[in-house]
Amino acid sequence: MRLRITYFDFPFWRAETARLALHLARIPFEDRRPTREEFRELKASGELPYGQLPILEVDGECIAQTPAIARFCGKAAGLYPSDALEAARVDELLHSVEQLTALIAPSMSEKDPVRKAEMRRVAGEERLPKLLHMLERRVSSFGPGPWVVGSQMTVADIALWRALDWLVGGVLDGIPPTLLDASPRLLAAMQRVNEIPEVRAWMRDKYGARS
Ligand SMILES: N[C@@H](CCC(=O)N[C@@H](CS)C(=O)NCC(=O)O)C(=O)O
Repeated sequence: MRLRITYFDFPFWRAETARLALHLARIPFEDRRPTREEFRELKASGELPYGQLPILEVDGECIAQTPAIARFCGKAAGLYPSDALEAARVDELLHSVEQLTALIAPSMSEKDPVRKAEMRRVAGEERLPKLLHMLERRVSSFGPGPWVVGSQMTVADIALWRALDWLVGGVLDGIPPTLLDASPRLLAAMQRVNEIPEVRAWMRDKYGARS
């Protein structure tokens, strides 16, 4: 099976979940990371089913939409449960990460600095704390951990880890780095992924992250 993942050169959850799942399982794939200019060309070529990234190509067949890509790579890598209930919980969390992303995404393209700051304030002070509170309760109800679903790591752990790290990692102006302080279960889940030596090596080699 020939696999190629196309996404920008940063560790956002949309592609990193799939990239890392394949990497951890030692499944070879082409890791295509277009520049903005190359992305515009790709978009103009009609190669992207929804005009966006990431895409995954499997023997030349294109798969789009982040959760579908994460599921496909998770299944290939043994990081997606075979139990139907656990699988549904993984799906639920992937969609929750999508919901979390959607609370920030509109402010990323806002050009007016005053409007942008207000959007971030509403997200940081009202919407995100509410969603994170629900996520914390939900994940706690799934079990004691450390993995978010079941007794093994899944793509939901990788997706949450990348999305939450993005959220509180200091790259989003106006979003308080203390946002996760009331979410010990989510913090523990992030830490568990961070502790995996192959994950640390990947972050160091690809992005120069300190390990
Ligand atoms: N629904 C899509 C959303 C993908 C998306 O928002 N991709 C962004 C990058 S994170 C993108 O391609 N933005 C460029 C554009 O829309 O022109 C998915 O689940 O993958």
